Amino acid sequence: MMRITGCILGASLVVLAPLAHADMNTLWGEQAMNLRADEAERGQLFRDGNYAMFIHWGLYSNLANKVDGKTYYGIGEWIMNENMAGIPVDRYKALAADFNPAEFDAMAIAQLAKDAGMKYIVITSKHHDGFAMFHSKANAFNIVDATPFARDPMKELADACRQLGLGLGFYYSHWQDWTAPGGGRGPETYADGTRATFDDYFREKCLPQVEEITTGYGPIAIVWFDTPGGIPKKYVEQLVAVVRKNQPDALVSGRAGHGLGDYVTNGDMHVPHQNIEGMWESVDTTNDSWAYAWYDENWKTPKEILRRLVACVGRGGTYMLNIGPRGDGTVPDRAARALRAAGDWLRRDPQAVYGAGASPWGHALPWGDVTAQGNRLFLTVFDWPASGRLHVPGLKTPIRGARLLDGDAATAVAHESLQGWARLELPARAPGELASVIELELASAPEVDRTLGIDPELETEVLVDFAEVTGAAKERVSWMEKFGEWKEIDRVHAWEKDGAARWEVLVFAPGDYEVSLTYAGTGRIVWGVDVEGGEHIQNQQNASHNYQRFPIGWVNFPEAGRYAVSVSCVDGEREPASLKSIHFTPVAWK
Ligand code: H79
Repeated sequence: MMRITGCILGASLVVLAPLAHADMNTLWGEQAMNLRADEAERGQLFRDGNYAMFIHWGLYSNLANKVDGKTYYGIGEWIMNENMAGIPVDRYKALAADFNPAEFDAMAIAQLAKDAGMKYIVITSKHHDGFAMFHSKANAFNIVDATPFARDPMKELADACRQLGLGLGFYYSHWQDWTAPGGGRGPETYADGTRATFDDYFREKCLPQVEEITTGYGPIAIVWFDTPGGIPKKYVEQLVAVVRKNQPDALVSGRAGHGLGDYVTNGDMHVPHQNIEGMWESVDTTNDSWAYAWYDENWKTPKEILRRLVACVGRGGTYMLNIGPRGDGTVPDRAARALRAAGDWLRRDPQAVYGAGASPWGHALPWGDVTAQGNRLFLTVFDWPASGRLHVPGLKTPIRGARLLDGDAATAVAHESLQGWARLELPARAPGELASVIELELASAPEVDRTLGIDPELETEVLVDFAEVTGAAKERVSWMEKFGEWKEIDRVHAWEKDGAARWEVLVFAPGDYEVSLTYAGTGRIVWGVDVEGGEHIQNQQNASHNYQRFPIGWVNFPEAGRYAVSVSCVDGEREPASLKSIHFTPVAWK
């Protein structure tokens, strides 16, 4: 944590030095691994509803990342922070007088979630800024008592969700409170100058407000605590006890801290690459910021939304995707349209997502991803092969039937087993523009060889996440592209002379493949690529401080089958040379 703070204060850096994953756990908190078996019915929410809407909406939304005419780039709910606009507490609190989200329409937002195919909504009832978006009797800095709006939008949303059959959860920042005396990163004294402790904040504001949100809004599905920071365990125990008492069916997010939550939340904005056991979610946002930022038009397309959703379900988890309504309560049209388009797709082929579980491959495949329900596999194809032939590596269980789904219509698909791969004969054109689903009915429970397959037609990216590494260091790192916008990858760096990252791969089509590497580093680097028992190629390329892809050369796989491929850092600046992945693209000749 110190390292990262230092980076931010050091300069107006856009890209920050990567943080080791262990340091990130300090930020997100130590998490619970599993829901206790005797309380497993609470887990039903995740099994049935693996797609949810997250909403960041608060006083900060009214600023939209512009203060005194100056725009700040980063996550909007952090606008108060000294690394953003640095707004003093009194000035921030006074902003409530201008907050009048008269256009807020709870039913329209709930209907958007419903149209998007989402099953529940989690909304910020209080973020780190301390402003309560509900009517709090415990603290007057809230939307009913401190603004001209004077309505309780959480009440309105609770009613709308109930009407539409959606679950509702409340985000509540329990440790941080930047405006309440004694809150985490908040003022250290009361207005009269007397010292405030965390215990004061907890008793006067946090605990009573959690009592309020768990009693005033009917049955709720989740209390989503965030960033436990330095909160002592005894406080989290009290909060969890309040949730259990008032809402016995509600889940508590893992970021409550001290392993007291019910499930794990991955690092912000991260979709994992490998299957994860147990109950977990990924939280993500439709653009770059969580809260509304006037400039942020970097929307995820409907296809990207579906890719990330299916990847989360395929890895065994749940996907919660955020929108940031404006200060007037309206939702940016592009976010709404992208969510609805993804929802229309889900209504056409819902089997691939709802009630579906993890891919037996444990990772994505070059053309898309797989989800499973019993003996049925759902192949969601995002990159349709132009040849009309889809190659599925390492499927050992015989296929009983294959169907291309298209809403109510389903067409039988011819299939054969070749060299341990399944090959499906598809129409040349995909029925869905965003993605198409093929259902495979297997003769028994799916059994697959998880070895990474190199597609004979599409590009295959093989990540170091799956590599065996010797004589170099593999670690998970996180960094921010801009303030609060996290990226997380596995990388291999600190290469010794004989260090290598090694993968086993399955090759279907013999021949030449273009090989490129995605890496970061400094200066010039000489990379070597070896096919065990076969070719060695090496080449020098430049490096960039962020991860970029550079071509290395061609390699040949003389016949179909299993190969070991390794990458080494032959020469140049080996310490910072940081490898993310190797790509194989078959060379087409006709
Ligand atoms: O609500 C969204 C974020 O505001 C919240 N989680 C999601 C769902 C979140 N709060 N904190 N963090 C995520 C971790 C961020 C830590 C940092 Fe910092 C903020 C790193 C840099 C800026 C704090 C301030 C640590 C260093 C400087």
